[in-house]
Amino acid sequence: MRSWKAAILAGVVAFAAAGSTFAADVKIGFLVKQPEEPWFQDEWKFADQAAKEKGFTLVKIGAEDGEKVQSAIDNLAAQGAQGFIICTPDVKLGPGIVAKAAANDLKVMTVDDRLVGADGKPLEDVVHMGISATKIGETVGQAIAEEIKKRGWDMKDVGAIRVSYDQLPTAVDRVEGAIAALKAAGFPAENIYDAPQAKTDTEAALNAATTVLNKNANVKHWVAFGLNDEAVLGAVRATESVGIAAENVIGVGIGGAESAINEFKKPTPTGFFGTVIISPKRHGYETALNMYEWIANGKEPEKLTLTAGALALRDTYEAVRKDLGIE
Ligand code: FCA
Repeated sequence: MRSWKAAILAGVVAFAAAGSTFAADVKIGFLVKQPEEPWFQDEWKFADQAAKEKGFTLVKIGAEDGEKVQSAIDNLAAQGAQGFIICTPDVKLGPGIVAKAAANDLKVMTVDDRLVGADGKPLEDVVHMGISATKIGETVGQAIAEEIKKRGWDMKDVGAIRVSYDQLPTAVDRVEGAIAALKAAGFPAENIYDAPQAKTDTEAALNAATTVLNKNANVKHWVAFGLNDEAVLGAVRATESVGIAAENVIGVGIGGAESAINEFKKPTPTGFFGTVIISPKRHGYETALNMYEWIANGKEPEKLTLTAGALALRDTYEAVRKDLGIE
């Protein structure tokens, strides 16, 4: 009798164990396109926080090109991971990433940059968390327009550097948002100069912006916007290198990570006037947590989440960061 009951009990326990995944068995990959960028460091930091809280394993991988993405996915599968979150180096890798994840039986979610199909349209079936790019761009444009007015500049004497990376849809949405707001404030469209960057880092932006400045040496004042803080910092460095004074420059970035903060901490203000702070906590912690819930408890995340941003200037960034829980 006793052994009969024990056998049933053992069976029940075994059944329960098979039906749910223990936290310690969960392994999640977090792939980012530019691991050296502070934004991505912060995303990883907050994803780590989720891993620690829930007790799963997080595997952080820098995947700077398509080949690295492919091998990272194979690698994760070989290690027994059940899913991964990715900010892809190229959104056009979309169908390949989805196929590779499916072949390896891995759940996939994207963060920041949304995958597109062969037709250039977003892959709407893939769970994604991105920023409200157009709206955040508009905030950038409004902040620049307000500061132009505050400084009493005549808009016809102002040039705008659009640091661009048009192969990335979120980058286009961000700069076009900024342009829409500038135009709405009366900024002349013909004063906007495109500065296409070869990569999304500060150096590439500096090179792109320098070309624009050299071609338009007669312009009195400059404003700059782009995909992220690195883009705008590049443009600001370019104005400095050609000898334009900081009080003649208004750059507003997007991000709010270390690169922007360091700029605000400089004793004298530079042309880097502000940034729209976005939340690496939501993009790192929340995505990792969502992936965990999906794997461990079968709870599929929302297909699309767009996060907001908050404008921060030299004298307000500390408070804004605190509000966002990202001190
Ligand atoms: C893109 C940019 C990053 C960051 C992120 C939210 O991936 O390249 O700098 O702005 O979106």
